[in-house]
Amino acid sequence: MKDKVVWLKLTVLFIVGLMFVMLYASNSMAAPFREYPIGDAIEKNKLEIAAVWFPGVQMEMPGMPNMDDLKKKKNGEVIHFEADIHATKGNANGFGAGEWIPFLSISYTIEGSGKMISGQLLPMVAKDGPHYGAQIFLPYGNYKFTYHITAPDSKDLARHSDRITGVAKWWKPFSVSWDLNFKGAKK
Ligand SMILES: [Cu+2]
Repeated sequence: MKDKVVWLKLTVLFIVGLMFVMLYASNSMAAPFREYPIGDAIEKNKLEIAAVWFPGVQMEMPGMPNMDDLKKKKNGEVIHFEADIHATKGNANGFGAGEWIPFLSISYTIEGSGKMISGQLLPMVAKDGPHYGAQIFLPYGNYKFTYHITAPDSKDLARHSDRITGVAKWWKPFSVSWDLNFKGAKK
């Protein structure tokens, strides 16, 4: 009887150990996720605007380009790029430090290597939170990335404007730019 209990304990221990080993192996085999900065974060109008890119991901999005078609193109890569826009301390528009700003309208231009790519960054959400982004094929080369940022329209996000509860008027539309030497993801 005692032997049976010992064997049972050993078997359970073995199975638990095996599960740990399998978990560790599956984690270390998964491709590491890496984000690449497009440039340093810029602070303007009590907002921090960070721009990053990483290899294209699967998405549910209207007008989303077909990934298989994009991947057939040569001398470039499919990239997902983002504008991460959060309030900084002392934001006068009613947002606490670190809070995401919804209902922004953001268009982008990517100029360089004899090309001019433009479009709209759309609001989206991922494990790291809500942000604005787009997914395109970008040939390797030197580019100037520009985001044109417009404040929320009052029909999307109304503003308290009275003296007691009100917040500051929205800032005028503005642009931020970075230079990127795009060589693709390091493999
Ligand atoms: Cu995204």
